[in-house]
Amino acid sequence: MGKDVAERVVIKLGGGLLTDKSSLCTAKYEVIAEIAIAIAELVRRGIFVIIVHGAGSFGHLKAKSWQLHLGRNDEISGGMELKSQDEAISSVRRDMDELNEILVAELSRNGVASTIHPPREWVVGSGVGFKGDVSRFATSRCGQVPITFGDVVTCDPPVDFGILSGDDLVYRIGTEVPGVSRIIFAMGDVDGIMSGLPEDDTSLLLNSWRPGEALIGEHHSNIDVTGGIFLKSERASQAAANGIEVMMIKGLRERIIAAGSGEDCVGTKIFA
Ligand code: IP8
Repeated sequence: MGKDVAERVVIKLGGGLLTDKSSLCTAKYEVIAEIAIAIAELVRRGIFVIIVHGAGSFGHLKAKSWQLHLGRNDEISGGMELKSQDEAISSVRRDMDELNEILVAELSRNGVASTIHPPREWVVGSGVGFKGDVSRFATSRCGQVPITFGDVVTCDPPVDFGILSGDDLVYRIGTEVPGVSRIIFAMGDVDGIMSGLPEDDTSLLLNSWRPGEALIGEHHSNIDVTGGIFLKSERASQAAANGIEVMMIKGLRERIIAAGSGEDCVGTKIFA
């Protein structure tokens, strides 16, 4: 893409980056402040940024307790001071709005205006084949950053509702919005895809990854209702198959700026 042509970049801010995943509705304010500075710098460089964020502890814990990812089941009683799945849906949506507002406020403090597109308003169905028109993300003003996030969405009966992951949104936006040249998955705590478990000192960062190569990761299925690193990697390589440059990085300010600008950056480049 020529230097004078605006570049569109989709940045996925992982729930584990923005929140403390083990503690209900706990945002990492200092991290979000750093991310907002990075996004502001990308906008200043003339890059059209689209943000998709995950849920972390603002989504997965209640959704898991009330089995919202499995759809309507009147037998479920998930506690957490809620009486029904319908109450849990409203509660998770409110929590997601709260996390979104923290990010939006921080962006605004850094001079970045955003438009918010909660999937509950424009999506039907969960998974990568959801029904919904992503053309709303094809903004024509660089300073206006569209934001969406993982959410509880309506599904066709008898399921009625489900959880749409931000990783599925990233794939659809990345491949269907014209002009997206890069997708960046910014994660907490890891530099990218590692050769072993992140907490293992002998694990090394893999500079590249393609499907079929070993993928060692933990899926905290006791916490997460979506697919964790496995879903992320699958969607990432599917996007790469569409000719999009895809990187997984640790969500530090300088790395988001570098990767978002297409410069060399510590992380894992994903191939198809
Ligand atoms: O964290 C999950 O989105 P993700 C959304 O992007 C909810 O997979 C509400 C749990």
